[in-house]
Amino acid sequence: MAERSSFVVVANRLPVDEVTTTDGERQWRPSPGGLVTALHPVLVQRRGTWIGWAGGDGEAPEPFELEGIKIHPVPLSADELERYYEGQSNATIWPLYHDAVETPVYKRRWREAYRLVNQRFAQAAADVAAEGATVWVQDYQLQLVPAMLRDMRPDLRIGFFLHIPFPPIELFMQMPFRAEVLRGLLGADLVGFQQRLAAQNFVRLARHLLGLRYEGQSIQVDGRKVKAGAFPISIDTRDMERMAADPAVQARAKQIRAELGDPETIILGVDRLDYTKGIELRLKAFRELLADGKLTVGDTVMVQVATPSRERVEHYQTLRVRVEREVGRINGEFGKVGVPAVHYLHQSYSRQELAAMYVAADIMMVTPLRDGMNLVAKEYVACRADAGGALVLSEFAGAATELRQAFLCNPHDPDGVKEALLRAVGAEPGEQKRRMRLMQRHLRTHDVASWARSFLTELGATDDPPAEH
Ligand code: ADQ
Repeated sequence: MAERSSFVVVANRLPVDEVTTTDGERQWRPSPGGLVTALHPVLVQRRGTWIGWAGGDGEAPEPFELEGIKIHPVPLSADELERYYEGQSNATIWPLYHDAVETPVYKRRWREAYRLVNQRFAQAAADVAAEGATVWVQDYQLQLVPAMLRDMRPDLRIGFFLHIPFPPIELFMQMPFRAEVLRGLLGADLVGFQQRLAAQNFVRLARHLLGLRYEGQSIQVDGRKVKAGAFPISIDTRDMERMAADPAVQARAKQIRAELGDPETIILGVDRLDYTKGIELRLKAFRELLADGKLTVGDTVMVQVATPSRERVEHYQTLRVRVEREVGRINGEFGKVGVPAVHYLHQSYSRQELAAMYVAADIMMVTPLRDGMNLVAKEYVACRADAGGALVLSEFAGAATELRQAFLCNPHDPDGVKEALLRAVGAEPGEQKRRMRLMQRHLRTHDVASWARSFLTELGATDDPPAEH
């Protein structure tokens, strides 16, 4: 039998991308991301395996190794991608868990595909995990995996982390296969959330829906204890700081300012084009401030980066139309020849280019209607070594619990958003610096490595045996 791992990560996506080299050869390249950065040392030390989808439909590539991590691809057919990923994950669970800010769509055939795909991921984990191994399952696409895996392999230690919010009971109860999802999660030994409130929602739901007893954050399930807890995710703070300090990034930031016409104030938004991110309300607040004469085009410019996302899901197609219409309206009403009010960029960027934008921006607007954490807010803060700039942050982003010195606002209240933006624009440099420094200090001690460490320690996974050879 092939060598098995004492540490296994199961996530919808693998941390790799397939690229074509200049001589036409197909090659795997690590895709940068906080999760893989945080888990890399543990994965390498324990000869760990990462199970996930490699992109594309049809047959999966053979397992391989990249930079010390064993990569175990799981196949998804075109039909499964549509039903399990675009349907059940992104048109049912995603909106439901985000306060149903868009109406969740429920379809039987999506649910069936979700079950089938979760079973496939669970089977892959059961195959590669060594006796007594630790398996860490990630996110809302794989909520049934913990129970399925426990059924097959009761010897494993299983952790689950949800990157998005966990809704209050009243909302969760809408879901047609609600008990199955809850039982799926309860297959884990530890269920981690971004926020304390989410963990509370979870334990209360266990009592409400399944009549289970709990004490504190610990639920009794079939004679086992399942712990719930808050583990706010973060960024690789030092790496972000280093990147922003790079002379090439600093020079690029200056160039961006110049290209925007050296305005007094650059307002920046960086989001996946997602209806939870509050892009429309941000644009509307900006439009109203221009109309009120509180801000003027030329002195102020807004840059909105909206990364293409889930483009085959209908909610996302209609959002794109609405956002682009609003951008057109603002530029039509307030722009001048050669001086648009809003620069709208529906594109992906390298991490260096994003860092240069953060360094260039005077105001960063992060205004989600609901967000598990929001790493953009943390990245912006980490990039401002000069302690300049100001962060306008929604109270409904998980990050607001930690970044208390941001200019906080309620995204459901347009006047509140406008007011927070104006306060940020008008803040004295000394005041901005004080706020920025406090947030930076927090991020240095609460980075993504400390997030992973605290989860694995709580799971009791730090004293596992080394890899089987
Ligand atoms: P997301 O909803 O994707 O994550 P977020 O936390 O902001 O949201 O992370 C987005 C990441 O994508 C950031 O690292 C950002 O730099 C990058 N990015 C954004 N636009 C980009 C662009 N145009 N080009 C390149 N990169 C871009 C989910 C949850 C969040 C939670 C994270 C992590 O919804 O609440 O914080 O998982 O748990």
